[in-house]
Amino acid sequence: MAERTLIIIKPDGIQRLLAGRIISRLEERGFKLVAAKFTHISEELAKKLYKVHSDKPFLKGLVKFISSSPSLVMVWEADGIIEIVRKMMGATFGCEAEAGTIRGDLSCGKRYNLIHGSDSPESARYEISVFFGPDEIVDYELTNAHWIYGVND
Ligand code: IDP
Ligand code: MG
Repeated sequence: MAERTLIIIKPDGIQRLLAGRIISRLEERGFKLVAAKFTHISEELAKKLYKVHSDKPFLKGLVKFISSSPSLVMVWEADGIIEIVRKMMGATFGCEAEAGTIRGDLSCGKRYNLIHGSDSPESARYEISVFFGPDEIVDYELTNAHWIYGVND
């Protein structure tokens, strides 16, 4: 099975009506959507998602932001997807993210940065389990997969 990552279009992405644009970029890259949930993330789940940041000074504001309005929480799948998405997202703050990245093209602030993407296979496994049970992830063939990856012979 190809690698999976948790991608969240954060409250600013939904409110700024950028969800479609962001999803298009993921689809255009050839990734496969395997789960999605449009949900208002509770403070409790936000704290669970950002467990690694529990001792950071920005945690309180981050939890408030993530639980302030609905988000689109998704699992996407592709070979090497975790690293590719991190590159596509750009640096954490929009004001520092390179042009051509999602954050660099569509945001310019220091907290509201549109998108979350897991940063390692371990984080991805943990973060996916925060939002989805195994039976909520849809296993199917992308019929054009060989046009994305090529055929090795
Ligand atoms: P990442 O989203 O690029 O992986 P992380 O360091 O994991 O960045 O931080 C998680 C989220 O916390 C960021 O996406 C951003 O929304 C917020 N954040 C990170 N650092 C700060 C900060 O110094 N001030 C305010 N918010 C921050
Ligand atoms: Mg992170």
